[in-house]
Amino acid sequence: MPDANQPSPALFERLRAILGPRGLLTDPADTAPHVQDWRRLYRGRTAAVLRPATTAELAACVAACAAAGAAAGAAIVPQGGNTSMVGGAVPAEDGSELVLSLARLNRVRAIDPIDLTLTIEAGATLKAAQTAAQDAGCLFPLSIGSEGTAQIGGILSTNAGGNNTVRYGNARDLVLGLEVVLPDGRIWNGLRRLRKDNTGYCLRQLFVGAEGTLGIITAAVLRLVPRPRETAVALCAVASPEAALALFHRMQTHDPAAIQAFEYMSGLGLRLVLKHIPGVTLPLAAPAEHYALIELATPRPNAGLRATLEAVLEAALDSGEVLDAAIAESEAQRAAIWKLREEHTEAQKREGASVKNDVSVPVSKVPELIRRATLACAALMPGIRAVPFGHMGDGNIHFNLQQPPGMDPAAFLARDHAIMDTVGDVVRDLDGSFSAEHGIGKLKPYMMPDWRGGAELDLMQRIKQAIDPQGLMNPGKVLP
Ligand code: 2HG
Ligand code: ZN
Repeated sequence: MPDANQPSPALFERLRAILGPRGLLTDPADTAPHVQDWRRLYRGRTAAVLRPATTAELAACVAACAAAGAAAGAAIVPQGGNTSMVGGAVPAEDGSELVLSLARLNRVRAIDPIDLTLTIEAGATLKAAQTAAQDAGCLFPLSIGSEGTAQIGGILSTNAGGNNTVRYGNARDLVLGLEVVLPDGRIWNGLRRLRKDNTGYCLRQLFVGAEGTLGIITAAVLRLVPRPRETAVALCAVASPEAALALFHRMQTHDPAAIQAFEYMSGLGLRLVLKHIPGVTLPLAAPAEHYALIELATPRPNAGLRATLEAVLEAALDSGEVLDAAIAESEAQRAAIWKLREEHTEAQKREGASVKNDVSVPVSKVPELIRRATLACAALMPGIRAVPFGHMGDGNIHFNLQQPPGMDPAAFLARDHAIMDTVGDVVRDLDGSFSAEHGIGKLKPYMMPDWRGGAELDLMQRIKQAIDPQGLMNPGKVLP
């Protein structure tokens, strides 16, 4: 008798007929990369990975699964680049869910430099979207460390933020239209390229950040901006987190429109990068305990950004905020400075077990967050190493904790809830959020009642029930 949790032979036959041999993976060797997350927090099982090549094929698969029903092993886990930090794209351990990979839906459908729009399918990588924009003389300004692998569908489904939120907002602010396959298999074509469209509820924003629990984003109209004509980048050793904030404020007062990124890094974070990542060097005379990375950019010709940056840094050096600074003299130097920042995640992985806290507070509270959370974690676990870094300009700090040297990694990870709650208490006190840009996934639904309980969670649950009454879409993610 077939396992009640597994898709029936009839459903399999139907899916095979829709997708053809290239579109359905069932060999465990082929499905293995799709059942584990990048951080190795979760390992699931699946009977099959569906790989539709068109929206119509994808919709037909969803319709077939909807007809079978979630209880019949037909629930669907949409998967893009599988770079989630919170296990948002892994299937359940009991093998009862199908993985639906967007990888073959990766075409650029249209680009318009006058409208400043890019219509692109969900399985295209973020890098491919950036390149298409660049080839048309524009910029798609969302930038994250995993952009070579992360896909547009995942970027939108998690409302990714990244390095340039301070200037352009999150993914949510960069989407004008969506095409979505709904849980009953219908296709909603909302690929409008309009800057103004007040026609009832803004449905696209429901699907952005829903982590695939309400439907599957298959294509999007993205908002582009004019390409920058000048950029200037500096790495600064700063006296303290407070000094980094003062430098941000100084820059904002001087030329707010020029700031493209303002990142904070701790001394330990940079030491780990220098220790674990080959070929990186510190372009400063001496290491420090705190750093800021500033990137300025403008589409205006002859804006003199380099002079702007020099003037601000000179004043900050005089005031003691900045201890030393290196301004990139070439594209290679700019990339080398950014590498020191972007390799933080990989360096922390190589150093041993770590617990991530992707938190946000009002920008003005970032120094207080760093100080208080560092003390609170040290009190919880002697020897624990705080590695705060990230997007200071928008208030999103990755307050990551590295295991005490010599501690058993499994024993450290077993304390993850206690560590996250310790940081969470400080964040709550500062009116912040327990998930700034990585989402909820499988890791954080347990926090939802505490942080978003009452009317807020009730509304979310009712929306889920209204749109996906069978619970077919990405079960166990986001909502407890
Ligand atoms: C980043 O800003 C990413 O680099 C990853 O959001 C952060 O590794 C992390 O915790
Ligand atoms: Zn980040």
